[in-house]
Amino acid sequence: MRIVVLAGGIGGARFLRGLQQAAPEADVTVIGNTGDDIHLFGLKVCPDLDTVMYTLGGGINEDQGWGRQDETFQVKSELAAYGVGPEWFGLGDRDFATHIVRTQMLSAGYPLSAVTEALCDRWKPGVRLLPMSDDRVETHVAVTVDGERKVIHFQEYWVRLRASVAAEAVVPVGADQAEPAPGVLEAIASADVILFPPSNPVVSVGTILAVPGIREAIAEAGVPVVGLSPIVGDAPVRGMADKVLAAVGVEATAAAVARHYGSGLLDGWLVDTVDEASVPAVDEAGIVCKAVPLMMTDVDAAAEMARAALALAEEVR
Ligand code: GDP
Ligand code: FO1
Ligand code: CA
Repeated sequence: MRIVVLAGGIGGARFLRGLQQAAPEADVTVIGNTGDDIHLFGLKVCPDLDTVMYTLGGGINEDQGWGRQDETFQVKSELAAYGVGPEWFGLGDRDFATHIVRTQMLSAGYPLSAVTEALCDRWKPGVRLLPMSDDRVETHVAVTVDGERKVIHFQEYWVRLRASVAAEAVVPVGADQAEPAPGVLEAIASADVILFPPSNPVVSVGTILAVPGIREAIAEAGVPVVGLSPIVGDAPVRGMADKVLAAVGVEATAAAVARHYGSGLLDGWLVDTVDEASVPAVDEAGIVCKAVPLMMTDVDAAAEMARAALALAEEVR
């Protein structure tokens, strides 16, 4: 079975680990979000691609959900000693090697998709990891801080400000000129099932769908598209999805996210059992909705969720 998954970072990666356990025979292609990418110290950092690669490759810092395990920060502290910032983004020594190799290959003319394939040769994540695009896309957020309205990089909004102020607008800069990376449209066209994991609906799945051609390809694929809600009990399980949902005028509920993706895209939607009451609201939108346990407390729980998603896909096929 060929499965295509649109993934951000932590939520997407943990779901994928469950999917691999639930469907070990499946051929999984991940279309990864690159809107979180940031250029620091002359290096290109790809947080969501790296989180998927490290998590499935066994190198992730499990508690954090990002960065490497057994990490040290000598380079970071030396940079700070030189007064070279920013200090708020925690880049570890082991992680630096990934960004050096990536930047070196990009400078040599390799596209991001080829670079990602090369990095995955080491990590062997067990999925085909495609960036959504080889073109530069970086999500920025409009905020008002100390009375001053400004636009900052998503990473600064999340990592430095901890999303402590309202996100007035979320802009995936470059998305409208970006092309799907090689293999992305082909993977969607030949998929048997397409899954939206419990990833951030705006800055992860939303950014991937903002690349012209991807949303249309999914809508026309003619195969079941099933999503899992990242919102449980009217709040994100972690992170700032409520803030960025507010920026696009969507309330932080499981039903609202399903409607946001739209019945033109979603055939099935899984909500957590605490959101059972919202199931009729989603069904009204022409999306078949089911309530199942949706907390990825461990790999087995994520695998159960993956099995439920695949079962729902067959139900709506
Ligand atoms: P990020 O790029 O690191 O933010 O990761 P993603 O965008 O892939 O996923 C972030 C989303 O995953 C957040 O909105 C969380 O609410 C959601 N999430 C994280 N853990 C869980 C979980 O156990 N269950 C569900 N349903 N959602 C989760
Ligand atoms: N997230 C943080 O909350 N604090 C950090 O210092 C941090 C550093 C970092 C370094 C490399 C990397 O690949 C990811 C990193 N993240 C950090 C996570 C990153 O902000 C992700 O984009 C978020 O998880 C939201 O997608
Ligand atoms: Ca992310």
